[in-house]
Amino acid sequence: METTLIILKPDAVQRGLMGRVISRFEDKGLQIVGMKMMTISKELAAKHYESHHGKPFYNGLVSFMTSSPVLVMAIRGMGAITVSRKMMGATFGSKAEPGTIRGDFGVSSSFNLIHGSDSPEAAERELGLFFAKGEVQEFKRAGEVWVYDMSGGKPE
Ligand code: IDP
Ligand code: MG
Repeated sequence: METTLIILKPDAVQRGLMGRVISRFEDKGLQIVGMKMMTISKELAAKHYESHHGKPFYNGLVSFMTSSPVLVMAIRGMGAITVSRKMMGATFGSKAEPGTIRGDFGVSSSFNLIHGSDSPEAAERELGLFFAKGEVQEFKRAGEVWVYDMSGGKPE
């Protein structure tokens, strides 16, 4: 099982899209194990986006991400990182396929609604930036046995 960091960016919160985006992750069968609203500080945004430092869009990205509250989620499931990235769609709303979150809800390149970790290493690092120890929950879902085929002893 993987856990990934998802951020519903300021545009998603301001546009009232949180519920619909959360529902997509729940509908998919992924488990939400952490969730909180926060306003990201400049320091935290700089750490989170350190790999983009120096790029032409970096300053705008940090201003955007710190401009208004976001919803931060920890989402767990088999292949949760890749599954979530597929659900998000391509980076630019104008290029993202219909059926994806970015493809269905936006057209902008920078205001693209959602962040998702892109690798297990990034997920671990980013979860550590946004959630303190103990804030990510460990719990068995009652319906888990109908989300995954457990007949072989492990989730399929
Ligand atoms: P990702 O969010 O799909 O992983 P990254 O390339 O990691 O995309 O870029 C991080 C964020 O920076 C994007 O989600 C988007 O908000 C912003 N961004 C990336 N490239 C551009 C650009 O060329 N113009 C404006 N904003 C950009
Ligand atoms: Mg990225």
